[in-house]
Amino acid sequence: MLIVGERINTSRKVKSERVIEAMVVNRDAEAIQKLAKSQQDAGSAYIDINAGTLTSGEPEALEWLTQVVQEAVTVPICFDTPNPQALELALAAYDRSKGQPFINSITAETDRYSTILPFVLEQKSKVIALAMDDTGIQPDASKRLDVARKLVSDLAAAGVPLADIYVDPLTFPIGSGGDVAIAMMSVLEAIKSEFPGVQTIAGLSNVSHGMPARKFLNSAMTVLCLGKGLDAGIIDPNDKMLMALIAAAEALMGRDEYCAGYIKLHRKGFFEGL
Ligand code: THG
Repeated sequence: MLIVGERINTSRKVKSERVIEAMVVNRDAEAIQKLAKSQQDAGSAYIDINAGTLTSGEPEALEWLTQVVQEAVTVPICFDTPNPQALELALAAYDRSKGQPFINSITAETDRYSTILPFVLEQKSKVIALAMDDTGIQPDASKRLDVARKLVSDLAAAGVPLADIYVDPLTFPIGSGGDVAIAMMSVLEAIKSEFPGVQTIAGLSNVSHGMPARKFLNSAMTVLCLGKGLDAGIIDPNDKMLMALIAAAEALMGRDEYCAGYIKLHRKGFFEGL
C-alpha cells in the first residue's frame, strides 16, 4: 500500500490541543521537520500537508509547510487543500526534483473541478478524486459510486492518466451510524472492477472520529479495505501496530512476493514489543 503520512494536519489534536496548528502559526520549522522525517523513516511514500483550520493565512502556511517539509525529506508532498490560492502558492514553492506531486483533492463540484483541474494538468500530478459533487457527500454508497464514475471519466477525458487518478470513496466516522466499512468496500470493489487502471485511496483515520481507542478501529478498517484492493492510505505511519498489520495483510493478499517485505520487517526487529 502506498502510504501517505497524515500527521502534518492542523486539525490534529493531542490531548485536545491543536498542537500542529500551533507549530504552523509559530512557524516552528524544527518541530514540523521532525514530524516529516519520522513519517518518512516509518515508510511514507508521500507526506500530506494540511493547514485547513487556519481561517486566514492558509495559502502562506501551506507555502511555508512545503518549504520546510521538502528541506527535511526526500519523498514528495501531498497537497491537502480545497483552496486554489493555497495550492498555487504551495506548488510554486515545490521542488519538483522530490518527485511527482499529489494533489488532494479534486471533486465533482462544478467550481472546484474547474479550478483544480488546471493545476493537475500543468503539474502532471497524481490527484485524489473525492466522491462528492454539488449535492455534497452522499451517505449512500451507490450515489458516491456514480460520482466517482463521473470523475474518472471526466479526468480521463481531460488527459489525466488512469494511473494518476486515486478515487477516494470517503471514509465516514463509525459514530455516524450505519455500515461504514461495507459501504466503503462496495465502492472500492466496484471501482477496481470497472476501472482496472485506476487507483484507490482513503483517509482511514476518519473512521474512528469521536471514538475511544481509535487505533483499533483505524487498523480494522485499513485491513478490511486492503482486502478489497485499496491501493493507498492516508494514515499515521508511526502507528507501528497498523504498519505491522498492513504488512501482514499485504503478504496474505499476494501483494508481497515470497513475503519478502514481511520477513524483512521481522529481520529488522520491527515486530519486537508489539
Ligand atoms: N481523504 C482525503 N484527504 C483527507 C482525508 C480523507 N485529508 C484529511 C483526513 N481525511 C486524513 N487525515 C487525518 C489527519 C488527522 C486525523 C484524521 C485524519 C485526526 N485528527 C484529530 C482527531 O480526530 O482527533 C483532530 C481532528 C479534529 O478534531 O478536527 O486524527 O478522508 N483525500
